Amino acid sequence: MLIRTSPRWALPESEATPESLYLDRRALLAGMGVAGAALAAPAMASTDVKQLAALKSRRTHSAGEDPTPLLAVASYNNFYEFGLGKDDPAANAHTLKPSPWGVRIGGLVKKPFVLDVDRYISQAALEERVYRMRCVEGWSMVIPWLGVPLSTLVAFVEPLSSAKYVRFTTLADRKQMPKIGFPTLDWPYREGLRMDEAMHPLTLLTVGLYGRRLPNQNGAPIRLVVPWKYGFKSIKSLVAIDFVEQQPLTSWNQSAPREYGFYSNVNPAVDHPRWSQATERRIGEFGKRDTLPFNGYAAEVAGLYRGMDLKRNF
Ligand SMILES: Nc1nc2c(c(=O)[nH]1)N[C@H]1C(S)=C(S)[C@@H](COP(=O)(O)O)O[C@H]1N2
Ligand SMILES: [Mo]
Repeated sequence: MLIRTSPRWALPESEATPESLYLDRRALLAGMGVAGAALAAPAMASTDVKQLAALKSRRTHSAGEDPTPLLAVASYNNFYEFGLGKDDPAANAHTLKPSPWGVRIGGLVKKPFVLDVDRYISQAALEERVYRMRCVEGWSMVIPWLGVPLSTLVAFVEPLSSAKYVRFTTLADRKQMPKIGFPTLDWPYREGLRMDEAMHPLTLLTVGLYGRRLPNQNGAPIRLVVPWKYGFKSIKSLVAIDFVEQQPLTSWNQSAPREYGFYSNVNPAVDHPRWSQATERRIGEFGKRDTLPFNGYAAEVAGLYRGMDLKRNF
């Protein structure tokens, strides 16, 4: 019989009160059984830079294209919790405190636990993956992410056979997120994937970019990256990952169901009701490029949707 030993970044669910994760950072710390001093932010920052820099050699995916400059990646963002303008997140996200941070992973699983992100970053086998990213608004970037396939985490929690979907939830804290008080979306920001999409090897649980920890405006300290779907599926600053039976409500689908479907696969043949999706502007380039089916990842992911009508399931 195979005996599993827990990695040190895993803490049993019973050691943390789920509510405390959303409501009280001191309770979160206590719940994780971690002394506050051990997680002092400046100390973490310097070790992180070294650890993450060492990972640059472990590049496992290349987009075959030059990455978009870091300056653009970290200053042209969508993160509505910090404002609606593309430059708002870079200007406002300094109020987000990405450390310490816990992600509650539970729902229909055998082994729920709370992920201590700082420990995870220092111990997980991070990979650098250069992925093309395509926003539903028609712009795109090429970003060298650092992360671990979500599937490794899924395997660790042992989902029950009744788990058919995964629901992701962003932090919703008015103190750290100045625009949470505005009803632009139904907060907290939520997203979802079908189980096979979550298990796909391209789906990355991401903690860094360009060899460093995620800038706050890019979804620090931990976010999802799903490169064959429109950018809004790549949910930022995660506090919960839940395995569920029914297709979960997602924030954009809920706010404008005619415009944003559950699947949101990049598809040049299916227009957004108010604009074409056939072309895109790569940030830093003039002119337009053709948008590719599944954002150029069709060879890897088209099989997930065989037999589905992608005009109906947009
Ligand atoms: N919590 C949260 N996640 C989010 C968003 C958001 O507003 N809130 N915007 C999404 C959209 S529309 C895009 S295009 C990408 C942008 O990611 P980037 O700023 O790292 O390029 O984040 C996605 N994740
Ligand atoms: Mo987007």
